[in-house]
Amino acid sequence: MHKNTRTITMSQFEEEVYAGLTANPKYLSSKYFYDAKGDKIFQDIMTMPEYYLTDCEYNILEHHKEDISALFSEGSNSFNLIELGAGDGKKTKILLKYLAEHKLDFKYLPIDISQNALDQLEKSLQNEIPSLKTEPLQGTYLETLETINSIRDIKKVILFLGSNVGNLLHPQAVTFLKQVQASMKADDIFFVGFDQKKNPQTILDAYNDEAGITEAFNKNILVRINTELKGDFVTDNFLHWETYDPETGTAKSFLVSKKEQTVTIKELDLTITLKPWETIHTEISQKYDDEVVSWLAKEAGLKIVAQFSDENKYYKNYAFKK
Ligand code: AVI
Repeated sequence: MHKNTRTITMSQFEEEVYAGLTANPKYLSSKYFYDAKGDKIFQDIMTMPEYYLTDCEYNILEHHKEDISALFSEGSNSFNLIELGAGDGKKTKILLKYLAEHKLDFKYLPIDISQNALDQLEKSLQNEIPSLKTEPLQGTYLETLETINSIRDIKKVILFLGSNVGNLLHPQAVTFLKQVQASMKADDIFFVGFDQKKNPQTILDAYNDEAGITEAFNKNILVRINTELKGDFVTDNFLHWETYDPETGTAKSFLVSKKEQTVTIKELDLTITLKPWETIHTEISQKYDDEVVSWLAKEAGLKIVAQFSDENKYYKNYAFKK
């Protein structure tokens, strides 16, 4: 049961929360996990032993930084290094330090939905790599693609690390990759991290840690609704539930209602009732193999020009050109 008598314009967050909580089945977008608290929880996730993705990519960048830097500077020593979803930039700093030490002429443009993450990143870069030219941009990937589009005079290297692409369904990923492709010139490079299919248990463990950090991350979306939209979700009334389908490579996160409950979100003038065991789907984390990445690239008009992997082949970074 719900009602909406609001006539004033809703923000995108409000609109999406309203649409998701009045749909059947219910859903919320994982892009709203990331406020100051969510950013902090995600940083904790990245240091968890179960969350192998960060270590794998860190090791790939560390071991292959020479080859990767050569690839980035091929044909032109000056370029713009644009990072989509830069976060805390921990992994990127490996490349940034290497590129700066080797006196390559580049500017770093980190893009993130979270202004808080960008502020922290900028501060830490000033301390760690004072010579680095940085120009942070706040916004969603799609919003900032327009800005990227306007950078046409100088070579672009676009980074999309952390298997962030995995938070998009395949059709959304194709649309997104196509949009990036459209903004690229022949020499530009798109460098993307794709978490690979592996033992399903390893994947489930990465998204269902014993300490409950991922649970807190998943529930942060309810906390955000409570604080920003005057909701009254009781987070203990929900289970964090993770599934992984080894056939499709899709990991999914849910919040499952432990009992019949009513939730009111004052700012949306909305009251919903959840049945016992009713789900709110919150996130997908897609896992890939070479075949799927090749298919995505083909669909988006991109070609794979290089790939780098860790020794277990848990994770891969692919470089694309158009
Ligand atoms: C940011 N993104 C790639 C993470 C992932 O693995 O899907 C977010 C995350 N969700 C739960 N743990 C980490």
